[in-house]
Amino acid sequence: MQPDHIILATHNQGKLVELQSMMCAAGLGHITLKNAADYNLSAPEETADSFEGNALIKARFVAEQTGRAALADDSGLCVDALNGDPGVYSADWAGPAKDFDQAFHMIKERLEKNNVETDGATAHFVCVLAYIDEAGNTHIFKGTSDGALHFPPRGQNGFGYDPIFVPHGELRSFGEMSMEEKETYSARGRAFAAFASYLKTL
Ligand code: ITT
Repeated sequence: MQPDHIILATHNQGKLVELQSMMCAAGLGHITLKNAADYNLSAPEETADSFEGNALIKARFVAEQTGRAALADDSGLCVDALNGDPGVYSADWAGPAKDFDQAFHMIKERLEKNNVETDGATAHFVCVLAYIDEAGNTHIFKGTSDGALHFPPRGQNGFGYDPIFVPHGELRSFGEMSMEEKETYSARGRAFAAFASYLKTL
Protein backbone atom coordinates (compact mmCIF):
# COMPACT_ATOMS: atom_id res chain seq x y z
CA MET A 1 0.00 0.00 0.00
CA GLN A 2 1.22 3.50 -0.77
CA PRO A 3 1.98 5.67 2.26
CA ASP A 4 -0.47 8.49 3.17
CA HIS A 5 2.39 10.75 4.20
CA ILE A 6 6.07 11.06 3.42
CA ILE A 7 8.36 13.40 5.29
CA LEU A 8 10.98 15.06 3.14
CA ALA A 9 14.12 14.85 5.24
CA THR A 10 15.82 17.94 3.86
CA HIS A 11 16.37 21.53 4.92
CA ASN A 12 17.30 22.61 1.39
CA GLN A 13 14.48 24.70 -0.07
CA GLY A 14 15.61 24.06 -3.66
CA LYS A 15 15.37 20.28 -3.21
CA LEU A 16 11.99 20.61 -1.47
CA VAL A 17 10.46 22.62 -4.29
CA GLU A 18 11.77 20.19 -6.93
CA LEU A 19 10.66 17.04 -5.07
CA GLN A 20 7.19 18.46 -4.36
CA SER A 21 6.74 19.40 -7.99
CA MET A 22 7.98 15.97 -9.19
CA MET A 23 5.52 14.15 -6.89
CA CYS A 24 2.59 16.08 -8.40
CA ALA A 25 3.83 15.71 -11.98
CA ALA A 26 4.22 11.94 -11.45
CA GLY A 27 0.55 11.64 -10.44
CA LEU A 28 1.47 11.04 -6.80
CA GLY A 29 -0.09 14.26 -5.50
CA HIS A 30 -2.45 12.24 -3.28
CA ILE A 31 0.51 11.40 -1.00
CA THR A 32 0.88 14.20 1.53
CA LEU A 33 4.40 15.54 1.73
CA LYS A 34 5.58 17.09 4.97
CA ASN A 35 8.80 18.94 5.56
CA ALA A 36 11.29 17.99 8.25
CA ALA A 37 11.28 21.66 9.30
CA ASP A 38 7.54 21.41 10.15
CA TYR A 39 8.50 18.86 12.81
CA ASN A 40 11.19 21.18 14.18
CA LEU A 41 13.80 18.56 13.40
CA SER A 42 17.40 19.61 13.27
CA ALA A 43 19.69 18.27 10.55
CA PRO A 44 21.84 15.30 11.62
CA GLU A 45 25.57 15.41 10.99
CA GLU A 46 26.47 13.96 7.60
CA THR A 47 29.41 11.82 8.66
CA ALA A 48 29.48 9.26 5.82
CA ASP A 49 31.90 9.49 2.91
CA SER A 50 29.34 8.49 0.29
CA PHE A 51 26.12 9.99 -1.04
CA GLU A 52 24.27 6.82 -0.14
CA GLY A 53 25.63 6.80 3.40
CA ASN A 54 24.63 10.40 4.04
CA ALA A 55 21.18 9.96 2.46
CA LEU A 56 20.59 7.02 4.81
CA ILE A 57 21.72 9.00 7.87
CA LYS A 58 19.22 11.77 7.03
CA ALA A 59 16.30 9.46 6.18
CA ARG A 60 16.83 7.24 9.25
CA PHE A 61 17.04 10.25 11.56
CA VAL A 62 13.69 11.64 10.38
CA ALA A 63 11.96 8.22 10.26
CA GLU A 64 13.10 7.45 13.81
CA GLN A 65 12.09 10.88 15.17
CA THR A 66 8.64 10.87 13.59
CA GLY A 67 7.69 7.21 13.13
CA ARG A 68 6.67 8.09 9.56
CA ALA A 69 7.98 7.19 6.10
CA ALA A 70 10.86 9.51 5.22
CA LEU A 71 12.65 10.47 2.01
CA ALA A 72 16.13 12.02 2.08
CA ASP A 73 18.25 13.36 -0.77
CA ASP A 74 22.02 13.50 -0.75
CA SER A 75 23.52 15.02 -3.83
CA GLY A 76 26.45 16.95 -5.16
CA LEU A 77 28.60 18.02 -8.07
CA CYS A 78 31.64 15.88 -9.01
CA VAL A 79 34.29 17.50 -11.20
CA ASP A 80 36.40 14.94 -13.08
CA ALA A 81 39.64 16.94 -13.08
CA LEU A 82 39.29 17.47 -9.31
CA ASN A 83 39.02 13.73 -8.59
CA GLY A 84 35.29 14.07 -8.04
CA ASP A 85 35.42 17.09 -5.71
CA PRO A 86 33.45 18.78 -4.26
CA GLY A 87 31.31 15.58 -4.32
CA VAL A 88 29.88 14.77 -0.89
CA TYR A 89 31.36 18.09 0.30
CA SER A 90 29.36 20.16 -2.20
CA ALA A 91 27.38 21.92 0.54
CA ASP A 92 30.54 22.55 2.61
CA TRP A 93 32.32 24.33 -0.25
CA ALA A 94 29.63 27.02 -0.15
CA GLY A 95 30.29 27.51 3.58
CA PRO A 96 27.78 28.19 6.37
CA ALA A 97 26.47 31.26 4.50
CA LYS A 98 25.64 29.01 1.49
CA ASP A 99 27.69 31.31 -0.68
CA PHE A 100 27.83 29.55 -4.04
CA ASP A 101 29.93 32.30 -5.62
CA GLN A 102 32.58 31.17 -3.16
CA ALA A 103 32.14 27.53 -4.24
CA PHE A 104 32.30 28.50 -7.95
CA HIS A 105 35.49 30.43 -7.25
CA MET A 106 37.06 27.48 -5.41
CA ILE A 107 36.30 25.13 -8.32
CA LYS A 108 37.68 27.58 -10.89
CA GLU A 109 40.79 28.27 -8.84
CA ARG A 110 41.58 24.56 -8.34
CA LEU A 111 41.07 23.79 -12.03
CA GLU A 112 43.42 26.64 -12.96
CA LYS A 113 45.99 25.40 -10.46
CA ASN A 114 45.85 21.98 -12.19
CA ASN A 115 46.23 23.71 -15.59
CA VAL A 116 42.80 22.48 -16.68
CA GLU A 117 40.67 24.61 -19.00
CA THR A 118 37.87 25.79 -16.71
CA ASP A 119 35.31 26.31 -19.45
CA GLY A 120 34.06 22.91 -20.58
CA ALA A 121 35.62 20.91 -17.71
CA THR A 122 33.58 17.72 -17.47
CA ALA A 123 31.52 17.08 -14.37
CA HIS A 124 28.44 15.22 -13.20
CA PHE A 125 25.76 15.63 -10.60
CA VAL A 126 24.88 12.67 -8.39
CA CYS A 127 21.64 12.33 -6.46
CA VAL A 128 20.82 9.49 -4.08
CA LEU A 129 17.34 9.27 -2.62
CA ALA A 130 16.98 7.13 0.51
CA TYR A 131 13.45 6.12 1.42
CA ILE A 132 12.55 4.50 4.73
CA ASP A 133 9.06 3.07 4.47
CA GLU A 134 6.49 2.87 7.26
CA ALA A 135 7.72 -0.61 8.20
CA GLY A 136 11.28 0.69 8.52
CA ASN A 137 12.62 -0.91 5.32
CA THR A 138 15.28 0.94 3.35
CA HIS A 139 15.15 1.68 -0.39
CA ILE A 140 17.81 3.49 -2.42
CA PHE A 141 17.35 5.25 -5.79
CA LYS A 142 20.21 6.87 -7.73
CA GLY A 143 20.52 9.27 -10.61
CA THR A 144 23.38 11.01 -12.37
CA SER A 145 23.61 13.80 -14.90
CA ASP A 146 26.69 14.29 -17.09
CA GLY A 147 27.73 17.66 -18.36
CA ALA A 148 30.35 20.38 -18.33
CA LEU A 149 31.16 23.47 -16.31
CA HIS A 150 30.81 26.93 -17.79
CA PHE A 151 32.04 30.21 -16.39
CA PRO A 152 30.87 32.84 -15.65
CA PRO A 153 27.73 31.47 -13.93
CA ARG A 154 24.54 31.90 -15.98
CA GLY A 155 20.84 32.07 -15.05
CA GLN A 156 18.75 32.83 -12.01
CA ASN A 157 16.74 29.59 -11.80
CA GLY A 158 17.36 26.51 -9.69
CA PHE A 159 19.79 26.54 -6.79
CA GLY A 160 23.29 25.63 -5.69
CA TYR A 161 25.63 24.80 -8.58
CA ASP A 162 22.96 25.13 -11.30
CA PRO A 163 24.37 28.36 -12.86
CA ILE A 164 27.72 26.73 -13.76
CA PHE A 165 26.47 23.32 -14.98
CA VAL A 166 25.45 22.62 -18.58
CA PRO A 167 24.12 19.08 -19.10
CA HIS A 168 25.27 17.15 -22.16
CA GLY A 169 23.05 17.83 -25.15
CA GLU A 170 22.24 21.39 -24.01
CA LEU A 171 23.73 24.85 -24.46
CA ARG A 172 22.01 26.37 -21.44
CA SER A 173 22.98 25.94 -17.80
CA PHE A 174 20.50 24.44 -15.33
CA GLY A 175 20.22 27.99 -13.99
CA GLU A 176 18.74 29.07 -17.33
CA MET A 177 16.15 26.26 -17.51
CA SER A 178 12.68 25.95 -16.06
CA MET A 179 12.32 23.43 -13.25
CA GLU A 180 10.54 21.03 -15.62
CA GLU A 181 13.31 21.26 -18.23
CA LYS A 182 15.99 20.71 -15.59
CA GLU A 183 14.12 17.62 -14.34
CA THR A 184 14.47 15.85 -17.69
CA TYR A 185 18.29 16.02 -17.45
CA SER A 186 18.91 16.21 -13.73
CA ALA A 187 20.29 13.59 -11.38
CA ARG A 188 17.36 14.27 -9.03
CA GLY A 189 14.85 13.89 -11.87
CA ARG A 190 16.35 10.50 -12.73
CA ALA A 191 16.55 9.24 -9.14
CA PHE A 192 13.01 10.47 -8.57
CA ALA A 193 11.71 8.64 -11.67
CA ALA A 194 12.98 5.37 -10.14
CA PHE A 195 11.38 6.26 -6.77
CA ALA A 196 8.05 7.12 -8.44
CA SER A 197 8.07 3.81 -10.36
CA TYR A 198 8.63 1.98 -7.06
CA LEU A 199 5.75 3.82 -5.33
CA LYS A 200 3.44 2.96 -8.22
CA THR A 201 4.10 -0.77 -7.66
CA LEU A 202 2.74 -0.52 -4.10
P1 ITT B 1 19.96 18.61 3.15
O1 ITT B 1 21.16 17.80 3.60
O2 ITT B 1 19.17 19.21 4.27
O3 ITT B 1 19.10 17.87 2.16
P2 ITT B 1 21.99 20.20 1.79
O4 ITT B 1 21.90 21.44 0.95
O5 ITT B 1 22.98 20.21 2.92
O6 ITT B 1 20.51 19.90 2.31
P3 ITT B 1 23.48 18.00 0.61
O7 ITT B 1 24.19 17.69 1.88
O8 ITT B 1 22.95 16.85 -0.20
O9 ITT B 1 22.24 18.96 0.84
O10 ITT B 1 24.45 18.87 -0.28
C1 ITT B 1 24.26 18.96 -1.66
C2 ITT B 1 24.91 20.22 -2.19
O11 ITT B 1 24.89 20.16 -3.62
C3 ITT B 1 24.15 21.47 -1.79
O12 ITT B 1 25.06 22.52 -1.66
C4 ITT B 1 23.22 21.72 -2.98
O13 ITT B 1 22.93 23.09 -3.13
C5 ITT B 1 24.03 21.16 -4.14
N1 ITT B 1 23.10 20.55 -5.09
C6 ITT B 1 22.39 19.39 -4.90
N2 ITT B 1 21.57 19.17 -5.93
C7 ITT B 1 21.73 20.19 -6.79
C8 ITT B 1 21.14 20.54 -8.01
O14 ITT B 1 20.19 19.81 -8.56
N3 ITT B 1 21.56 21.67 -8.60
C9 ITT B 1 22.51 22.43 -8.05
N4 ITT B 1 23.11 22.18 -6.89
C10 ITT B 1 22.72 21.07 -6.25
